[in-house]
Amino acid sequence: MKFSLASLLTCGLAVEAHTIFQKVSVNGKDNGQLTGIRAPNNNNPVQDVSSSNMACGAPGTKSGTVLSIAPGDRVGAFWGHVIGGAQFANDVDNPIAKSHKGPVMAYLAKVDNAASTGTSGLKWFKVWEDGFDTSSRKWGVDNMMSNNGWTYFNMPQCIAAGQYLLRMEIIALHSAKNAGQAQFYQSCAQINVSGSGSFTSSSTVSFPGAYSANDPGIKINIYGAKGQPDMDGKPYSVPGPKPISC
Ligand SMILES: [Cu+2]
Repeated sequence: MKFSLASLLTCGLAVEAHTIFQKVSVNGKDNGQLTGIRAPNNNNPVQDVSSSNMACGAPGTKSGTVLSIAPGDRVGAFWGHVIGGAQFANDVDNPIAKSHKGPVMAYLAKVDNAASTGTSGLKWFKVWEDGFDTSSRKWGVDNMMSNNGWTYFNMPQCIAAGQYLLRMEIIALHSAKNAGQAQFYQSCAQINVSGSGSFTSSSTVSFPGAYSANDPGIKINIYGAKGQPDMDGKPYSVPGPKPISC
């Protein structure tokens, strides 16, 4: 939910410092706000893993644009506290509240027409993930924050040409020790992959369906003995399938 600073101060409401994936860059070229993106209209997370909104977030913005990406291109996904980035000057919760530790992931689903396709019944495979590094004790979200809201991955070389939805996801785990309290943030980008790749995934997952509320990477206490969100340096198992390799 979006709150103004004034309402936060006067009502003393809990800070809802969420995030939205809202634009894509390709090889450093920023395609612009909400271009080719289906993003929710507000920054509220999905918390019910059985919700249809697990695919691309709550229905919100629409775009007629399909973004062109070639195999091997460096794809950037930009996250902000609200659409546009900061909610107000010196917004310390942009791109996301510092408490919101967790993994960042990218999935693809092949579609006939990325601009017009529905989001139910799609067959997703994971192309990238940034989970938790046990030596630096940094989360994917930490890397996104140090890149000023950007996460980057390379489109795998083997991806077959054609249209896809690109599903970018952050899971915020600050309250995830109780089932149903992990926060899922996702939007989808509409993309067309060029080239001559031939990869088709033999194992795909559905959203909803890929995750369960009790998955070890979803119902989890990330805090170590000193109260830091660092897993005490133990490994974190990222939900969903392993990223494809090609
Ligand atoms: Cu939040």
